[in-house]
Amino acid sequence: MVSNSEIAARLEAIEGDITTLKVDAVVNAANAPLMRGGGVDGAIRRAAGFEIDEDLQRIGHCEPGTSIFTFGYRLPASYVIHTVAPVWSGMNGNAQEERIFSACYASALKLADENDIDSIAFPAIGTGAYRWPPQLAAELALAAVVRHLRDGGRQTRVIFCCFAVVDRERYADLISRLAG
Ligand code: AR6
Repeated sequence: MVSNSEIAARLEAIEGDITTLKVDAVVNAANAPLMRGGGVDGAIRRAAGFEIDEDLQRIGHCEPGTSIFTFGYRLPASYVIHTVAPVWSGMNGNAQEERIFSACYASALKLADENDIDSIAFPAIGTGAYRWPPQLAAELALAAVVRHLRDGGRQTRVIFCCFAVVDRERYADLISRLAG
């Protein structure tokens, strides 16, 4: 049984641009038709180069809560795992949409395990154009990552890469509470 403090030691919250991180994989917050978007998706595609657009056009679709895999091309990260959050309904306590949101993290980490990815960085999926409240999103994200690592997930380093310092503090606080 992996203890909470062992899990917390594998987690990290940083403020920064996910496209600069030298990790095995970065996660992208995409849309279901895998069309080029703004936000983190636009930043990742710009930095990776045209090959990633071609790959995503060929793949063509990603259901909310599921994930797909491409190379990172010109990114410092070797791979990109693309996942799609549901658009937030605007109502708290919607178990079905929270389940799909959590599945973004679970499915990305499952793909990471299958591809021997030890270090992975997540942006705050769903909290931009898809309007998820940042605190709820962070709590669901952390819970899903902890479940994965507790169930034997191989990652030694999971980074929550935040664009704003307040989001970094939110994750840092959740991680320190987990460590106890
Ligand atoms: N590094 C880290 N975080 C970033 C970066 C970056 N370079 N750029 C933005 N963020 P969003 P969503 C943060 O809108 O809500 C896209 O157009 C940003 O501040 O990118 O899942 C897709 O194509 C926010 O906290 O993703 C979809 O159509 C977080 O990343 C749709 O938007 C997520 O914001 C997906 O919306």
